[in-house]
Amino acid sequence: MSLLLAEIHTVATKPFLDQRPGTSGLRKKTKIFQQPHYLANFVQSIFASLEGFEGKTLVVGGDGRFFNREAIQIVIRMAAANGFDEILVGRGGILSTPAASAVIRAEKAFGGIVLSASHNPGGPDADFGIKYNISNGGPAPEKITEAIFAHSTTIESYKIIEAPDVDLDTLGETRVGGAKVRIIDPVAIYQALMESLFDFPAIARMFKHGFRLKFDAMSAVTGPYAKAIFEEALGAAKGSVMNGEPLPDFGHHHPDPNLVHARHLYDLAMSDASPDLCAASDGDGDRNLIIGRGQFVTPSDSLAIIAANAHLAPGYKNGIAGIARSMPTSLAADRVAEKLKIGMYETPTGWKFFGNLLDAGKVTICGEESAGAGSNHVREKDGLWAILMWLNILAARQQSVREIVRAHWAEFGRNYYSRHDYEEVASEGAEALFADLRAKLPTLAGQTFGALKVEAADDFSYVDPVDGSVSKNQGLRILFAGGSRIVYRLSGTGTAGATLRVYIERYEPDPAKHDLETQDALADLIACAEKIAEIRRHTGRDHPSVIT
Ligand code: G16
Repeated sequence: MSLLLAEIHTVATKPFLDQRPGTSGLRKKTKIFQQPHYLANFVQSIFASLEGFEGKTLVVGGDGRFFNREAIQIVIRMAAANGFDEILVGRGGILSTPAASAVIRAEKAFGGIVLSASHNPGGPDADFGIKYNISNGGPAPEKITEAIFAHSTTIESYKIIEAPDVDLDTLGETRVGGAKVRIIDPVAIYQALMESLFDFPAIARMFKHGFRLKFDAMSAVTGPYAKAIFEEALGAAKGSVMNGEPLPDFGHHHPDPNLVHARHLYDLAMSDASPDLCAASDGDGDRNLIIGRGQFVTPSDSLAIIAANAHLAPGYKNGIAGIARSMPTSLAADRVAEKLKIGMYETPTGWKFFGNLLDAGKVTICGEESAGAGSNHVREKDGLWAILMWLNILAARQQSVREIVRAHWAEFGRNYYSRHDYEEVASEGAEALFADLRAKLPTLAGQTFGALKVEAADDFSYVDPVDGSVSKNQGLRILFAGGSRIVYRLSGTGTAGATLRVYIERYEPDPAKHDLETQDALADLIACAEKIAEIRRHTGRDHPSVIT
């Protein structure tokens, strides 16, 4: 024992003052993470914020981006030095975010550390990130992330074991100091979970009868999962998975499955050569993109359609307990909840807010406008799960994506929806915009803008119905008569300047009016969003940088 203790080094360090976790962990430029002690300080701050993990298991993995392997070696040596008994690491340092969540739950681990900056680009000049997940498999709640931040501002030392690098590429066990390190298959536990939820034989039959899928793994983490599940287990044609090899720089691409960075999939889906389903996931595998032949599905619509059809999948055959969505996500899912007579919860942005609702059994399905959907099978959003859910629905209904979407709108009405992003604007301008708008909020109710009448305007705050915790300042909402909304929010995941997000939504019950171009359908609200917030004056921008 004394020999093992002797290997533990206590390294003196000084605080970095910029380690407050954002919407999903700490994200910074890679070069910032590569500074001496930077990552170690944050990891020690995580451990300092936890209680009772000595003798327990920690799960570690990442999305394979540049610096992933080096970071994992540091995390292993520090976890061993801090008293974890066992450290489970995905082979090659790979674990998608939902797979990490599944492994934490299946192995009854104390928690997990995921190295990822999600959909942000990777490489020496791009982004890196780290987040901590708790024993339910979900992102650490604010109570813990705030404790991590507090510790990071006063940290004086961290503990690390002096040991050679662990071979991350060979399955099996080894020891680092007093801890056992087990390199595990990153796919197996996750794949078994998917097989337990979805009707694999029915989906396989659909592929056998000629159904065509194109899935873009964007050279990020989902390649190995998608090949094993879509091509090997379900029999999708070889080549259905494109960019299936995780690369440290994601092949110089931005692994964000939206209409900008996955434009080629959209163009394919709108062409004569379209497969039946085009889909993609992001850097760490938690986001999804769904486009049928000739039919893009917005994430908000996808959530509503999944909720309305989940009973068609074996894992949800007894129905769903409730639905949760983040506040800026469209109200489409609310109409489904109303019809199914189940609970509907509106939370702040960030998957961490769904954890308590899922643990308490209040909801089964959750989703966000930011390309996220998932269920109580893990405590993260899950890109491949969403695609498998769609495949299951398509196999059960024997209809196309387009037919299913149109039928859904005809039944529930259509929520035209778009998000306008103003990326990397000066922080001062963004702050001034919010300060001015906040001051204006109390005066807006009752005002009219053309045909639009403001019903209410507020700064969204959330009281967690399970633990009573309160989260304030979660986005400014302008609600109009008839169900239209404009929401303003600052991104919590950017790594430079501020990113303003404006979410615009209009409800249209009449099926005869479901064929408009989204931006046209929203034109009056878009103009109103500028008028109310004076975006141009505050940011100096004429147009959004990204429209999704
Ligand atoms: C993260 C969170 C999501 C959240 C999104 C919003 O996504 O995990 O729950 O919806 O951020 O980002 P922003 O604050 O920029 O609007 P991801 O995929 O980046 O982990």
